[in-house]
Amino acid sequence: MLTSNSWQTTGPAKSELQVSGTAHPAIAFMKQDSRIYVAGHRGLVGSAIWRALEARGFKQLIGRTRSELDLMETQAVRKFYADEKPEYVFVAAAKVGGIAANNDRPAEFIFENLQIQNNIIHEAWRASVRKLLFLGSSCIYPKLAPQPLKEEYLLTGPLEPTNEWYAVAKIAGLKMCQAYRRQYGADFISAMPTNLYGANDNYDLNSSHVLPALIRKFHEAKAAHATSVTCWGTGSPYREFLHSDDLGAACVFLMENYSQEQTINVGSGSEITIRELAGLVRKVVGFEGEIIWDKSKPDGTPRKLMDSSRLFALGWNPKIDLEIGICGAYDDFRKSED
Ligand code: GFB
Repeated sequence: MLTSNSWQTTGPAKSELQVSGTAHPAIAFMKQDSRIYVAGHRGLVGSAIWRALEARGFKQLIGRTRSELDLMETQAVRKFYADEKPEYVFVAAAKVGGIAANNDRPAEFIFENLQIQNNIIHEAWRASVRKLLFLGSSCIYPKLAPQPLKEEYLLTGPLEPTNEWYAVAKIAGLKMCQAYRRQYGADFISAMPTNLYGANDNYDLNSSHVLPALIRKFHEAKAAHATSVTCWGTGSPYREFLHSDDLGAACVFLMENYSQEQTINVGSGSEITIRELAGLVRKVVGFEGEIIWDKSKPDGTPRKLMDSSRLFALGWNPKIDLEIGICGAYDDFRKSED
């Protein structure tokens, strides 16, 4: 039987868990030479965190590609922590996808996300990591929760069915951070970003989110002199978009300024309908044809605007305007096509 004492044999020594004589550590400040691991450093979110850390002068950044480290393999993750000894960890590695991928591959989304986050979080605790930031998603909130979404609405109602598998895994991740904080005094925090876009996005039409999908669709339609582009659903759902570089900056800010059990929302504060978004992307790309709405495709949740007032009150604010951000994302897409 596993007792609380038996955990001590595999986790860090008790003295290492206590800072200033309390079970809960004080905010740990990253130094310029701190060893910082960004899990998922090549993806949309991880690459943005990496850029934000580099811009702030942090010198010992650690990243591993999927072929170098399989985050699904517990022993490999354990060995990585033992060899590299990271002091700070950003958990930006996850299996992610748009509405269709989430809906079509529920088993992959729940299993892979649980496995990856269990390994990164538990092994971080075993390796006495000073601080860890886990990233979730706005889809963890109930489908019909009041708007804007406050952190305390978590687990107050049923989830959006198209992404409940991913959401359940992400809820487990944030609960795991809370549990390790409560039981072991680990300084593990979690943040919930809204819908994201930016450099290094996934532009595959079957698995991508709406914004990169629209960039590809309008770009290809323009190149082919097509007369129309087909978008999914009714176009009536609202979504809030945040540029990945804003999220990267917010993650570094939270690592340095936030140490509470409650998760914290990271959004831009403004929302737009999918129909308006399609018009904006069409304008940026310069496509002049018609937009057709395929109502056989799911709309997903009608609205998910985050209430990010707790983060804004701490002194952080987003900087990248949506239209300017889409212009940058379109440049990134064209580079990825070269
Ligand atoms: O970005 P998206 O796939 O994800 O879709 P969610 C947002 C909205 O855009 C939906 C519509 O109403 C889609 O029907 N849409 C229109 C399109 N045209 C397209 C298109 O060509 N491709 C795509 N993908 N959508 C995901 C969740 O939800 O968002 C995840 O499934 C995660 O769990 C992620 O939370 C951030 O915002 O609906």
